[in-house]
Amino acid sequence: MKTALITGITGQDGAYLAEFLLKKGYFVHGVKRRSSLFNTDRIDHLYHDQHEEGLKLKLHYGDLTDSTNLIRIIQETQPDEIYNLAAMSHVHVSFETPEYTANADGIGTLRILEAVRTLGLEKKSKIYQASTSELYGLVQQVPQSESTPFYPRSPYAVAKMYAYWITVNYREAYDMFACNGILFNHESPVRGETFVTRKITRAASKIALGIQNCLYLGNLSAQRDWGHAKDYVEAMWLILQQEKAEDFVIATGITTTVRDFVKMSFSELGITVEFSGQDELEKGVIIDFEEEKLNLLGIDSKELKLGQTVVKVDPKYFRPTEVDLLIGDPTKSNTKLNWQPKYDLAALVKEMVLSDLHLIKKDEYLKKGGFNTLNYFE
Ligand code: NDP
Ligand code: GDR
Repeated sequence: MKTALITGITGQDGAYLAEFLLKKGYFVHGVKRRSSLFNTDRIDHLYHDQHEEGLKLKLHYGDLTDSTNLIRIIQETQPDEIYNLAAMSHVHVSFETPEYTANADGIGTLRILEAVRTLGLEKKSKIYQASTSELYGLVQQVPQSESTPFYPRSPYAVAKMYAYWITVNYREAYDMFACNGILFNHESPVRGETFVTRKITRAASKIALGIQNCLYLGNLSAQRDWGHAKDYVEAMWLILQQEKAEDFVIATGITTTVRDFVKMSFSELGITVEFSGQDELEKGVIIDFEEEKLNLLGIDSKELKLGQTVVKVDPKYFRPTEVDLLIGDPTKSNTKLNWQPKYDLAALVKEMVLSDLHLIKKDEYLKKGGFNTLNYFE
């Protein structure tokens, strides 16, 4: 039985990857951070009771900023494959916490590589590093491929650039099987709520149900190559199954604006939104809705008004330096890994919107039934 160690197992990708590897018969170890509230929501379905017989998932407390802890976990678990997914992954937040981001996302990767080397596991443990399309930053050429130069535009991307190169360096210097997956944006129903896609699908559902009036966003013209996390974790695994350690771009090759993602999300609910105005004064307004579709989804159209402004721009969401356009060139992964995404953007949006609609309706149902969150502080 192969053994994998996943850092960042409690995150979006960690959860999908853990499920994927367990299905492949791996024993999966995960690193989770200690937090004052439970942070294992995304993997609870894989991990009911640690005393369960035959359980092939084990969690270890740890942090990418603590090298002794990482050495101990790697020594204990002796992994065949290490997936380094842990990171402070929010680009905008990295402008607020640049030093911590450099420590966790940049030096954290070095700590993993050094732990493997110190323990003499260079020939046993293959390493996957979660690199990112944010490395391309300021647009120099599109589509972006493995040979496109980097120009990072945030403390997050600069930290990830260090992680990228230290991974390449350890591969070349110590002949380690260490690879970068340069993944373009990938989303899912369990995407963190402050990333733009999930923020939009949650807000569209709340607006349709009459719980929220308006969604405030930043740069509506940013263009992203969005895929589904479920497809992308398969690519991570494929990268480590190759004969030779190499770096790969993982992307769909199609780009879409934030504005169009908003329109697609509302449209999934039967609501047509049109944008007008420029820059900070741009807004999205309901110009039509389909009673029948809304009814089928259990939404009361009385909550909606034609001409209602449902999207406004709030400059607080603008970034000091922005990445305007990302389109990946997945030719290498399509041919060498034989990897193809199963989801297109329409299927991704549909899954996310329907999931959020369901979650929000469930919350409302509980509230109406009197099951509000208990207020311990009254
Ligand atoms: P998430 O933000 O959902 O998950 C990040 C994970 O890292 C969480 O488990 C988090 O723990 C953990 N973590 C954060 N800081 C530390 C730390 N100091 N020590 C240990 N664990 C830590 O990110 P995703 O799942 O979306 O992304 C996974 C990786 O892939 C990240 O490295 C990200 O930068 C990168 N990436 C993501 C892309 C995407 O579109 N999703 C695209 C390209 C790269 P906790 O749950 O406690 O917060
Ligand atoms: P990104 O994802 O920065 O690409 O990083 P995010 O969803 O945060 O932003 C995408 C684009 O949308 C614009 N935007 C907004 N973004 C957020 N979060 N909130 C808003 O209100 C908003 N309005 C507009 C942003 O300016 C940006 O252009 C993600 C993360 O998962 C990284 O960890 C990963 O490396 C990259 O994707 C690839």
